Amino acid sequence: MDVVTVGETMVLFTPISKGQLRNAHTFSKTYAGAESNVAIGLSRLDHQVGWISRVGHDEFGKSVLSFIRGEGVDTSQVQLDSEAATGVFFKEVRNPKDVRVTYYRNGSAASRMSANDLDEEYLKKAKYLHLSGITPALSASCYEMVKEAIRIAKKHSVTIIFDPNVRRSLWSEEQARRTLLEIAENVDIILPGIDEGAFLLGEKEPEKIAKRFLELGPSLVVLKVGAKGAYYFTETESKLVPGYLVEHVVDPVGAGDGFLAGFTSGLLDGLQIEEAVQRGNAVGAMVTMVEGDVEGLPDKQEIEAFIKPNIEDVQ
Ligand code: KDG
Repeated sequence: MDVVTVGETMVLFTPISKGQLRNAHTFSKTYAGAESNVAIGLSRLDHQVGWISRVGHDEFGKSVLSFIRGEGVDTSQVQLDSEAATGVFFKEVRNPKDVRVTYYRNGSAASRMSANDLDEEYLKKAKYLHLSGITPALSASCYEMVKEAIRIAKKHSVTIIFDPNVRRSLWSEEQARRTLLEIAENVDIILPGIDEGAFLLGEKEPEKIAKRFLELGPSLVVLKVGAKGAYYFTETESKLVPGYLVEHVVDPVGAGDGFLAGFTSGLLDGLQIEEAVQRGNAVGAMVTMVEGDVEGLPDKQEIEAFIKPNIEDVQ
């Protein structure tokens, strides 16, 4: 297994019409969750990925499961929970710069995950453990599970890659900051957006944010700066890797997950950090060109075709 990830996936309803959700009559039904978005992104780039989760023992849960399984992700660790429902959320695209989400996930099946859902034998075979800051926000037992996943990963030298994914509607600012920093102390690679870095550390400058994170624990900080691309920082190196110009952003949600999938895929393929960040930028950009959180995730041929002409353009 290349990467194991753990987190909630929900059924996503998106109005066919743009504008306020209250005026919507017809919806498309798809599936989304930061961690499974990453898993699907990696699977499309030919990596072996496992997704640990819980879904309700209901029609939505079964459809989430077959969708993710159909994308080539290993779902053998996913539990069907008869006591709670699969989470649902709505995406309101007022315009591409104003996209809002409304969750119906309180007490969902995934929020009932706990440390008991983890199988050490399964986790220890992965090269990377991917965690997002959404999971500890779901419940106390989910946070315990995240801590246990970190413990197991450290014990078996599995590299931990963490996207803070701050979702303010899920918890208080104070709780989010405290918990996400606690996790950050224990991971190897952290990939915050610049606004998340500012929220967590109270710093605005990329260099200061990175320095603080490097002091906390991670040995590699990748700081995403939207369309401008992403910086990476280690103790000895730092660079801004420029992003790709997307003329028509259709839907920005999921770009960060695409970035993480592209970046991790680069590391798995043995690329230098700079090239891995470049692949992350490219996947993130491609995700924004298509409606939906995972629909724009490319396969290997598509990503290579996208990166190549863009490199020639700037030479
Ligand atoms: O990164 C995109 C995710 O935020 C989206 O797919 C849904 O996992 C999700 C969440 O909790 O918002």
